[in-house]
Parts: sequence; C-alpha cells; structure tokens
Amino acid sequence: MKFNRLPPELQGWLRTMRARGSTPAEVLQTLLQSKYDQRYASDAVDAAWLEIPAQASAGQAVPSAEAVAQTAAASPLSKQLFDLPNNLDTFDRAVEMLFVIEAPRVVLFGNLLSDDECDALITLSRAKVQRSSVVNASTGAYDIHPARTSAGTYFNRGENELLQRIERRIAELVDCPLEHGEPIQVLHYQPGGEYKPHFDYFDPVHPGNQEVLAQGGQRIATLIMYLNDVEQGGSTVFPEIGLDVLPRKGHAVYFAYSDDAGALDARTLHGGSPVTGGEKWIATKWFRQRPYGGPGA
Ligand code: PD2
Ligand code: ZN
Repeated sequence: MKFNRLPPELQGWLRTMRARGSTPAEVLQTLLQSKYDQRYASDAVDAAWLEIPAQASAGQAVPSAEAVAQTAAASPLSKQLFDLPNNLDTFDRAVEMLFVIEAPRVVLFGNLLSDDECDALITLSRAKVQRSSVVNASTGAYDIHPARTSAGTYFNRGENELLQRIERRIAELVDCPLEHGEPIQVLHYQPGGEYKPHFDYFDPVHPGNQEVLAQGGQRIATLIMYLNDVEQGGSTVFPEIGLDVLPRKGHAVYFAYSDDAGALDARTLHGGSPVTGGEKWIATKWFRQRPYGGPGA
C-alpha cells in the first residue's frame, strides 16, 4: 500500500502520530479500536513508517501535526470539565450541567432550550420533515435505510432570529466557533421509530465519505437537544459505556469523539432507542474541525 493513496485525513493523522513519537504498535491499536479492518490498518501503519521520514513536518495538503493537536486541544469543552461551574452562563441563558463523563467526554445539559424555543422548532419543522437518510460510505449518496426510521429537516445556519440565538448560545456553551457548526437538523420519531447505534464521525477509509469530509474536515462532537418529553422509550444510548440518556424537553446531551491525543474514540458509538410511547422530537448540531462550508452553511 502506498502512503499517498490513503485518504488525506488518515494520512494527516498518521503523520501526526508519527511526529509525536507514537510507536507503530500504539497507532495500530488505536486504528483497531476505531474499528478499522485489521489488514488495512496494518498496511497503512507499515506505509506510514516506511515512507514518512521520522522528522517530517506535515505538508500543506494535510492538516499539520500542530493543527491536529490544536484541534484536539480546542475541541469543544475539552478541558477542565470538572472545574466548570454547575451553571454555565451564556449571553442570554444559564445552562445547567447535570452530569459529565470524562472519557469519552459526555455532558448532559439542562435548561439549554426554553419550552417556547422547543415548541417553535417543532412548529417550524412539522410541515417540512421528510424520511431521514444516511450517507452511503461507498458511494457518498444519501440513502434511505431501515437503521434510521425518523423523519427530518434542517435549518440553514442563522436562518432566523431563533436559530441565531440558539446557535450563538451553543457556540458559547461548548466553546466552539459558530462557523464550525453544521446547520441544526430536526428529527421526528413516531412510535417504533429508532436510530440504530452508529458513529457520527465519517470513517475516512471509505471513499464515499471524502465529499462530506471536504466540507470542514472531520466531525468532532455532537449535541442532541430534546424538544419534547417522550412518554416511553426514545433514549439516546451509548452501548459501549452503558449509558442511557432519557429525553427531557430542553435538555441536551453533548459528546466529543476524540480523546486528548486527537484519536477517534469508538466508545462514542450511540443510537436512538425505539420510541415505545408517544413521539420524539430532537434537534442535532454537529461540530467540525474547521469552518463548515457544506449545504445550509
Ligand atoms: O435521536 C437520538 O437520540 C439520536 C441518537 C443517535 C440521534 C442521533 N444519533 C443523531 O442525530 O446523530
Ligand atoms: Zn448519531
């Protein structure tokens, strides 16, 4: 395998790990934990160690070691989670921190949205939701898939005063520039609706993900905001860490996918469990490494 045939994001990451003095065995282990195929991961590590000079500085075409390190360091809410006040003051609202998990980094916020804001997001979305799709990692197409039985829509970033206010609040809260945020997506689950466990980041190994990765780099974190109280079911589950977040109107769960070394953490596998009573509405905001320039930006 030739190193320069690997996806650019993976090349950048391997350069970074090499430049930081990681051993091939450590890097291989991280790739395997992130669910890379054994043979592919092993060949990629071999190529990196054979072809990158030990002291190489990263080139222009890929994120530099410093950039990736900064990404991890600047990754939203990355540090001192336990030193933060229990209520975080944003420009217009005090948001509660209800629990934090350090690794993977998961935070439950209370009172992030008011009842009126939740209701307004639902009202604006109700007329335009359509069956949700998933990115086909092989082709890059958006496909309907039985693993995701919700209906959804999205709002352009800053589309109206409500979106501007909420996006500004979120940016302050998680300490991530507004421009790095994807447009807010609203999802509606009917009884029986679910979203099977998945990763929100894009696996750079798959060619179909190159287009979405070009629109601001890798996703680094997710914020799921609950817009209504669900009668039964509909929790957000993290099977690898045994966590089940119950939907509560105005609450939001935040999680970041990379550890402090910038490596993607497979423990952020998560899903939306089936709604067994009532309906469920959520709004999701994903954050990118760099300013997002895709649809809705
Ligand atoms: O609806 C959820 O709880 C859920 C679970 C997993 C939403 C998403 N992922 C998502 O929007 O990515
Ligand atoms: Zn998800």
